[in-house]
Amino acid sequence: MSLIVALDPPEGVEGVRWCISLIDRLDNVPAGFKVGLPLIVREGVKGLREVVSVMNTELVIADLKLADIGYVMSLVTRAVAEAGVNTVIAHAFTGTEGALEELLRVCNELGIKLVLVAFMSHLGAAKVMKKVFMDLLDVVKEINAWGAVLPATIPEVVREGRRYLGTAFKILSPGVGAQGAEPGDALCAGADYEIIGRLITRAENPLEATFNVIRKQGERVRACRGT
Ligand code: NUP
Repeated sequence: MSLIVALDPPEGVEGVRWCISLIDRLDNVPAGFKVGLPLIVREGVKGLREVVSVMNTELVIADLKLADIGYVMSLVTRAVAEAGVNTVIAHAFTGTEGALEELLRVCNELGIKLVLVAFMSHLGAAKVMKKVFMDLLDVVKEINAWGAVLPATIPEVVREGRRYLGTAFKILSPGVGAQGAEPGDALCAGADYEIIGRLITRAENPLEATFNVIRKQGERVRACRGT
């Protein structure tokens, strides 16, 4: 299973209820759920805990995109760990000493997987991130993160990332659906998971949309691998 569903409650809904209703409807079919600031800022760690308590997936990801000194990233990570998440996303660009090294120590202590953003999925990301991409992949390697976020919207970047990182790191790729990539694009380029939000969460029938995505991922992967 290569699908992670991003739960970003839209404006005007009650965030906890919205997330729980989707988790119920999706019946733990995806490999994981990802929640981030749209839920946590509105509902706090208490709301996060409520949402996490109904998940029964392998991956329970807090997408905090941490980018601070190690001390502060560690404080935030300890707070969300207490709500039951098992994976945290931080930015790679803060570097190792005084930042990610310390965060990794805390993640290891708490049994949390650390995923680092090495390239983002939106259009404007390339301008800056292209210049430092290899350096950010070096940070992923140096820290020995569990995985890296690379964009489904730019499959060459995923391919290059996979080549450089080898198979010891997971690649998680957002950008499918609302941001333009097709299900399976990133998997074909070497990603382990596609992170998908609105294509599923805003569908009239989210479970049906999930099965459609899984079917398309399978078709695309079989076609690109020639199996
Ligand atoms: O580069 C990134 N792009 C991105 O969209 C890194 C991310 N973590 N994301 C997240 O993936 C974003 O925060 C959102 O939760 C999800 C994509 O959602 P959607 O565009 O599929 O609705």
